[in-house]
Amino acid sequence: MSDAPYELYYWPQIQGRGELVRLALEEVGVGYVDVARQATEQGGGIDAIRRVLDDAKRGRHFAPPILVAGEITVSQTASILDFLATRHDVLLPDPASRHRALQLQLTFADFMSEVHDTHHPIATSAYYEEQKEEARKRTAAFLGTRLPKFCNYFEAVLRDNEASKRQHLVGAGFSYVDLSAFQVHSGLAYAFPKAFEAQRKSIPLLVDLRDRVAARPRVSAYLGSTRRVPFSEHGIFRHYPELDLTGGPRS
Ligand SMILES: N[C@@H](CCC(=O)N[C@@H](CS)C(=O)NCC(=O)O)C(=O)O
Repeated sequence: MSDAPYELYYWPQIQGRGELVRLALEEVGVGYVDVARQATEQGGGIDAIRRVLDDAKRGRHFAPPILVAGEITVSQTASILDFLATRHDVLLPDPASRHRALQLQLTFADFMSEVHDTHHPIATSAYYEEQKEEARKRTAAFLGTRLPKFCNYFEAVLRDNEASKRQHLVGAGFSYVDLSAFQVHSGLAYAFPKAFEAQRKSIPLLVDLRDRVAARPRVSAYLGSTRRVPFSEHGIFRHYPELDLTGGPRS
């Protein structure tokens, strides 16, 4: 048994949405168990996720990531981050920014869902190979209009945030939303290197934010550790060369 204050339940082999929670826990520097990455004999594996999803006493949760903090169980990524931010000032030093942070975080959730749908436009339960033609069309539309719309939106949020000297998305300083900006823009560069390169020149503040977040001591140590699951063609950000730049970017 671990005496770490948090247990994270998330798919063990992918970054996915759980990565936004892992990054937050790593930045706080608090102890946590990434339960499904533990051996089955130690109560880990994906059966652990099923147990917590099916546990009526925990309130029933629809999908991972799920965070357990003693008696409290929270799901929905944005809700987990909001919960952690109420407990750890480093994730959101200014409580007055709470709703702004949540609003931006939910916009990142929308963005990530659209990235997911580029390779799974028809059915999450079917393989990419079974929906390649639809994926090609969906990705063309995503790269042509939605990627620039989301990226230019977050760039404008940064540009407008004079309180942080255009360095952070929320309030005067660092917050968990910056961690999500790092993850999403790293993922986009992995999945769509050509499209991201074409987009890059119109989002200099976001690219700078991504690089500054990666250099934060705890984030940097995490990224260099085996706790960081690599990007792959099983997660949300997948690199299929045939999809990259199918539509051509419009800024
Ligand atoms: N809105 C939820 C989405 C959760 C979600 O879609 N989780 C994925 C993994 S990233 C999953 O396992 N979904 C299973 C399902 O929807 O049946 C969140 O942001 O946490």
